Amino acid sequence: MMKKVLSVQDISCVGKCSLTVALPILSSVGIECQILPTSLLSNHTMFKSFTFLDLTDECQKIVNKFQENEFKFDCIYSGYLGSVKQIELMFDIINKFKKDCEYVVVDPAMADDGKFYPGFDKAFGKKMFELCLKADIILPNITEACFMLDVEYKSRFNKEEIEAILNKFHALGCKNVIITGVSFEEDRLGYAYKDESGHIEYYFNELIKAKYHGSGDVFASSFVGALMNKKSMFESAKIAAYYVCESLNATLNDENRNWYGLNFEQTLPLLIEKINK
Ligand code: PXL
Repeated sequence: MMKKVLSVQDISCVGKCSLTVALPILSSVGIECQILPTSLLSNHTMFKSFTFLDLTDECQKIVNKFQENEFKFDCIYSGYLGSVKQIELMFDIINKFKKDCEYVVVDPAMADDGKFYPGFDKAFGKKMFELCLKADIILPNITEACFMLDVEYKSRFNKEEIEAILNKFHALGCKNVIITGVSFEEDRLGYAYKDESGHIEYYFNELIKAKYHGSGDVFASSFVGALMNKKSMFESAKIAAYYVCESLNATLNDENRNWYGLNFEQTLPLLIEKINK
């Protein structure tokens, strides 16, 4: 039977992030992506203006109906959540559906480069950390990790500092943690990994000097796709990092590229090939 993922995040009509990334990526790797659109935006929040329709009340009704219909999910995966109320909705989803599900994956998408995205603050970060405590796997970038743990953000951390951050997550009760955007050398970028057993590993690729919005969503979605195809957590993160790099390269090679998102569609065949290996 095909694996089913419930993806809980917004629909941004334009901008290539959240559900418009999760759906094509999960479908491409043979995973059924069921959705809970928590809000509807004209475009993501890095454009100069945007509309934001909060769908939390409708989502609560939808979740109740999911339960009434006895739906089961192999994985619950949340990304960008637009308000504290939406994080609370995730608590309810976990309470209702976790017992039949292999993994709860939380990407605490709320900040990057030392700054919160528009509309988010410390209080939101605290609530997001509470959600991370209920997850099996969390995928913060280094900024989100710092904000949730009250560690001062810097553009570069050494290995001891990263291990201290991983250990702090672990000590506070986060099971499996993958921190993205970690770099110990000028020209290498990757992730730091710590699993439930306490095992720490790193993986680095050549640094591509470009930042595109939605890269974190491409990473998280392909990670979930690999994981649902029975890859290990570490291997899934490696596949996701590879796919983000290839998508970045495809974007940079496109002279008519858009600034707002990755050309991840062009590199889906590479992801499929890697996952099917
Ligand atoms: O990629 C994360 C993301 C998702 N959804 C919305 C966003 C962002 C990042 O800014 O604005 C609406």
